[in-house]
Amino acid sequence: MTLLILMPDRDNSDLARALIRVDSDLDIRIWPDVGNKDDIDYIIVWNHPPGSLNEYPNLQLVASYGAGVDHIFNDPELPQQAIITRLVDDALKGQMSEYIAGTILNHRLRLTEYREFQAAGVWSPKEARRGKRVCLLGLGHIGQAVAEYLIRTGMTVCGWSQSPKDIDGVESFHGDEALEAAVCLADYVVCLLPLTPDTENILDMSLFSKMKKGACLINAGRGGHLNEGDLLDALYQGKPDMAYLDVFRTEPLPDDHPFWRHPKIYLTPHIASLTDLDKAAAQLVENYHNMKNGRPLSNPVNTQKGY
Ligand code: NDP
Ligand code: OXD
Repeated sequence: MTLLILMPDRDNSDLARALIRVDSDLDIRIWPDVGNKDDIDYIIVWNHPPGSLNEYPNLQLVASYGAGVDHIFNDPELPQQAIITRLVDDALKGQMSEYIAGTILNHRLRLTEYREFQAAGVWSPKEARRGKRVCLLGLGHIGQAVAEYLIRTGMTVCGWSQSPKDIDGVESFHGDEALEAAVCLADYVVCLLPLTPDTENILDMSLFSKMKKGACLINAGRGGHLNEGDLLDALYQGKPDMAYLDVFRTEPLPDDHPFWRHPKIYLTPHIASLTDLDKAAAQLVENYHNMKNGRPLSNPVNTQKGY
């Protein structure tokens, strides 16, 4: 049994070493040095070339090297026989919780504004913003962890998901009809959804028009959730008042993109929650053994739902 790391455009030697630290008997190949393709039954992927997974006749398991799987479902020619899994871990949840809480606190306390005042030599004390209601679009593994964290920091949290939820302290909405009710009172609308055909462009003018004047948008889901032209128009109209973006349709964000220098957009380079090498390696090897021993796999993806 052989495991292939198929993640173009990055140095995968650290991951290979981390996998070996967990199980020194592993036979690991790093794409494009694949050797005999018949040997490969397990592939770890991030942005693989579409169609390429069909080159491995004995492939059983495709593992996303992250929480999201949109990069896998982008491929219209996925092998039918392979099971898809993804990462779910406390490190991803913890980092995202800190990123969202930090972004909200930064906005509430006007910290970036003061940095700009400092640069201009301006002394200008202002009251902190008062809004404390956060709407989380997506109440999955990450969304629920973020909800718990925000509640502990004194925020009022509501959330929106596909199926009904019963989470302590979280007012829960579900289904398309409830989206307006979920976002309309929020001071912060935070996207933590997976990118699927149903959620693509969900952050559009229709949603912005339902937001409260002065509310903030935070997108840490995927760039494909956001209609970029609508955001530029909506910011001009003041709903949302500010946008904090971690993910983009094209990454890295092209040099000439209007988001770079927009006064109401703050961006980070897809770092809200980074895959932790050792935690990921432990999970990936565990699933390798699950597969080998015919045990159920951890964190399988529902291919019908696409997440
Ligand atoms: P989960 O699959 O655990 O949760 C997804 C949530 O979205 C669920 O609550 C689900 O509803 C909800 N959802 C999906 N489709 C719809 C829909 N059509 N309408 C309403 N709700 C919907 O995913 P995770 O929490 O693990 O991760 C979420 C996403 O976060 C990832 O897919 C990735 O895109 C992003 N991410 C970004 C990172 C970054 O650094 N910026 C890092 C890690 C992840 P239900 O519960 O009813 O199924
Ligand atoms: C992920 C990500 O999906 O890094 O894990 O975005």
